[in-house]
Amino acid sequence: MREVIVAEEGEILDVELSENLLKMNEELASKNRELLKKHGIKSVEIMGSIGSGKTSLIAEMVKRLKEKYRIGFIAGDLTTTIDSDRISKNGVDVVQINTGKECHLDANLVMKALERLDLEALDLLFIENVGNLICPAEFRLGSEKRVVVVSITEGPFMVVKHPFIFMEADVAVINKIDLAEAMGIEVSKLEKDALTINPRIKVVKTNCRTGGGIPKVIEALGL
Ligand SMILES: Nc1nc2c(ncn2[C@@H]2O[C@H](COP(=O)(O)OP(=O)(O)OP(=O)(O)O)[C@@H](O)[C@H]2O)c(=O)[nH]1
Ligand SMILES: [Mg+2]
Repeated sequence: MREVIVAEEGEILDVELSENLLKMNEELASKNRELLKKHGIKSVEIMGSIGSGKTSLIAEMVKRLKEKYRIGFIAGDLTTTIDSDRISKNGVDVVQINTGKECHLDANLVMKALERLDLEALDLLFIENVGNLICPAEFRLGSEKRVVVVSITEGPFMVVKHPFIFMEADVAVINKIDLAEAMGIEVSKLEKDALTINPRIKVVKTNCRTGGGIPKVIEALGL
């Protein structure tokens, strides 16, 4: 026997709370968007699963873009400063947000982080969300562009199992392609899955350890 229960609207206990929260979040995200626009700052949010390569991707982009732009970085993480320490070594202005138990950033937290940055001194802002392919999708932060990173080591179904985050993103990065053979994964299948979910998404395959594919990510983001 095999049954499937699909949760209907109103059946999930926290649905009303979540609707109000999302509405409030949208309003704050609009304010963040306006503030960044007012200062002429390009902004990119990096979402993706835990360990997929979000910080490595940002580090590689910073390496290539730091002569062109004055770069800021907001790092979301539950408890550590590992990622912000890594990126701050490159002369990037960094604010760490530790969310504690929360599995995603929200627009209010990002607004607080923006207050700590000298926006007059920035041209480009990267925001790394907490590692998660579910919650970050619906909590927009106010960035201009959104990237979702999945890696080969997460298996063949990472894209099809998380359609909403791919619907929300402008660019999908399929990372750790150097491990495709060892994992027995068909990279083109992941690419096809992303394009089926969102025909407008730009898909780029990368190896963030060697920098392979990074110029294409930069191009896809119009940077
Ligand atoms: N083989 C291989 N390893 C990679 C690649 N990109 C990143 N890694 C490794 O994967 C591990 C996790 O990379 P991070 O960049 O920290 O990933 P993350 O998504 O920021 O991780 P969290 O912030 O902890 O969720 C590190 O050991 C990286 O060196 C890649 O393209 N190939
Ligand atoms: Mg990271």
